[in-house]
Amino acid sequence: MKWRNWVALGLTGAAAVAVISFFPSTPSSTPQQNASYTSKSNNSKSPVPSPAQEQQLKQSMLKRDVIATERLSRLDAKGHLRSLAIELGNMSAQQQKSFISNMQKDHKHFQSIFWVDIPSGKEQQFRRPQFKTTALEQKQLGTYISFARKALTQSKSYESPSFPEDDPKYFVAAEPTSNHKHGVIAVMDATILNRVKDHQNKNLRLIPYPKEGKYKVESIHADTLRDMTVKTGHDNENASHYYENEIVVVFEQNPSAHEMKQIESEINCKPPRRIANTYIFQSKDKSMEQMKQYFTAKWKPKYIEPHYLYMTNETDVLNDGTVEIPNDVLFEEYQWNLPIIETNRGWNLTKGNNDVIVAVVDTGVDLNHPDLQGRLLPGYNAVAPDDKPMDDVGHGTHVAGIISANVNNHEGIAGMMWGGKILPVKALDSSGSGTSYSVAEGIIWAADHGAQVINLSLGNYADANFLHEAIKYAYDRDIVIVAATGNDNTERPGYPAAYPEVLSVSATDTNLGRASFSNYGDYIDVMAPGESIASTYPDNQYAALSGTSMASPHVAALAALIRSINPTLKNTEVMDIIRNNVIDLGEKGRDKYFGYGQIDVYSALQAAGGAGSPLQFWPQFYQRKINKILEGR
Ligand SMILES: [Ca+2]
Ligand SMILES: [Ca+2]
Repeated sequence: MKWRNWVALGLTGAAAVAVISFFPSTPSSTPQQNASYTSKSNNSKSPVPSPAQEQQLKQSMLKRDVIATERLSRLDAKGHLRSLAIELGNMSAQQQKSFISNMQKDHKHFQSIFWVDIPSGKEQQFRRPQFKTTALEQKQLGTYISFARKALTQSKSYESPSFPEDDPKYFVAAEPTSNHKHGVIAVMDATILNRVKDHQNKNLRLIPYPKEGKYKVESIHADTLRDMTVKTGHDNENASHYYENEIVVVFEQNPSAHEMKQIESEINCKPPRRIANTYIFQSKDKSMEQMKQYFTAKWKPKYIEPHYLYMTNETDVLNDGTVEIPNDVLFEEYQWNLPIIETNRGWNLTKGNNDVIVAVVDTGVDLNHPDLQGRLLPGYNAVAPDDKPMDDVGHGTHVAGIISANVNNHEGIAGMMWGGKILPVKALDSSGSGTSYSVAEGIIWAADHGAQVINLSLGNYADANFLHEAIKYAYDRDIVIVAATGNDNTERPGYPAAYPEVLSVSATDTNLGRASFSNYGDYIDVMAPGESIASTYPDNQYAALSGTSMASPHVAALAALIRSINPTLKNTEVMDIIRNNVIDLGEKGRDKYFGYGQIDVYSALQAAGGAGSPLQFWPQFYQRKINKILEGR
């Protein structure tokens, strides 16, 4: 049956249409009273925080996402400015003008660019016509630009803080050319920080806890929430001391054992953690600033910065020479989520195949993002069928990047698949929500248009028959359906994740613990990373977001990798391979906090036929091969 007929049937059959929203992590109001909480935990890695603790954890997580996003943006800007400085050096004034004007068209966050001739102090400014500032902003801008000029005369890079302080809109960055004759200063747009903050809060405009069977929708006043968040974002009491006493250092020459002892005694720390050439020092009594001054003055490090994100020991596997380390700018520093699930090792078995299509039924995808170029199919907009499935929220773009951002292109992040296509389906509107009608329509459209895997980073707590029928429709067409469980730290099942046809995904943190917001329960299948995940964001940007929404696409990508390495497997077999090839966490075996465990890309791909066809699938495998040959006659 074609999906339009099917949808019409479904609509008349549905008593009401439930509102479904995406699942970013939010500093939310606590889940409703009848969600069950328990302070008892059967494992130290699976504590269930109290509602108050959960609130606090979510607030600090939101802050961490904003900080990580700021770092991502700055690292990305730095890379662009460095290559820009080289390119502009080889151009005439006229060529520079048209080059920058083109660049500013699709990189709108480069508000103004100065090309500086250092010896003469002459400058050429290229300003976006839309770039307008208030008098106060202009004044701050003037100050930071003068600092940037000064840094260039000393052949140094420069980065200002984001400003205005209470509502960050800009920062100034500068990079000299290697011959020290020229330099580039840029006024960068920093509104992505507030955008990420709003994004993570948007979920709160809906309370997705309709009373059973009634699909009642309530709403919360958005402004109240925004106030609360802004306050949190600037509330230092919530800042983590863990970060304040740590610093990340890369030395020009690694200290000898004797020198390391000297450092440990001078900053009062234990032997530092080390990942490749990067050391992480944690002092018992020195602040990050004090340590920064100490290292800068005494050891002249190559690189030094606060420890913004956890890095796990798992990163060590990247240094043994047997796995692929992509050159994407943000990979090594921010994508802890890929090595921890053995993605890089898995790439030795398959990097994905362009014949495999993953539908992202979500808020749409930024169709022009440079790190998604060549990976997107035309897709469909179920909210406005005449429009393209362009993302007006950011959520779907982030999800798509985790699965399939271009790998090894010196740009942004690495997706989990080097090959493979994304089918963008917009089923949630600009508020980040949609009806079960639009979501079901999106799922059916995807099923009818070649999707072999569907990712659903969305849901609510109402069991809508209509949505379930759409899920069954896709499932019966041999599609692997993957869904996020939700971020309310509740045992109450969310849908579509809790339908038996769906592989449900909860989130872990960097230490293989359950993310504090992550839903749990007997219906959980597997875990994947979901805290501060770096990925693509609209307008050629990158953001770090937390949520089970970010965990789910890791599993969708794994399903697609499995279908790349062994296209003959049925959806049920793919799901079983994913469930049975995990890192068991928490209580031994399947448990309600971690499901079967955290996905393991390498062992799942091995089981799927990465090292020859797996024994358990031999009979089916050969039968299907024979069938294919017969069909071809
Ligand atoms: Ca990339
Ligand atoms: Ca377990």
